[in-house]
Amino acid sequence: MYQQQLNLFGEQESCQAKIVINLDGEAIFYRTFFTIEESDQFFCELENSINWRQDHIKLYGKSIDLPRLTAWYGDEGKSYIYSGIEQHPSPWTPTLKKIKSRIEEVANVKFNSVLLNFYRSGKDSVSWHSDDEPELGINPIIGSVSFGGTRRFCLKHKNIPERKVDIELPHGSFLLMKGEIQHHWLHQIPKTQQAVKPRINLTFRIIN
Ligand SMILES: O=C(O)CCC(=O)C(=O)O
Ligand SMILES: [Mn+2]
Repeated sequence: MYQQQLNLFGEQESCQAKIVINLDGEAIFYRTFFTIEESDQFFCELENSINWRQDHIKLYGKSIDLPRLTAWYGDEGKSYIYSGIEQHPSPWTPTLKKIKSRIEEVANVKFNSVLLNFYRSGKDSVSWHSDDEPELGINPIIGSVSFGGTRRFCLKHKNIPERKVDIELPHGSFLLMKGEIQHHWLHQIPKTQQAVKPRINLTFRIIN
């Protein structure tokens, strides 16, 4: 099925699909999924209209700020526990609906929620984890869209340390993760010392 998608997009400059993982799970990367103009507009709309929150985690009894801002949107009733925090979704905005329907065309699924992350600078990050919460089902399908500064997305296999994949996720890119990837791989966005523009990432999900 993905081979078919590759053949479809293989000749096109834009929207080129590349399989970055096809062992113990699948990751398909569309480097230029949205045009620069659309991506600029989406970044601006999301930066200004999303209800960004500073969440905290408890570590050794202390409350620590998450190193990024987050927001949770989706169908009513699809609440979700993330980093030990129960997230109640806000209703879809027109911008989120537009982005969602574009990625649904290629993912061939309907997403019912999205977790948004705002990385204000290179100091913001997300540490190693898998998107394997039980409410995402056995083999979660995650549609990850990025706008703003390019950041490095690192994947590493849980049992085979030398199996690692790093992908630079630029403005307007789309990464689709599916199959068993969340069972066998971890991912992170590391901090960076380099000057990077703010970045917004949206991970569309299906909550059962
Ligand atoms: O910012 C990203 O590209 C990844 C975010 C992520 O892994 C998550 O929110 O679960
Ligand atoms: Mn994740």
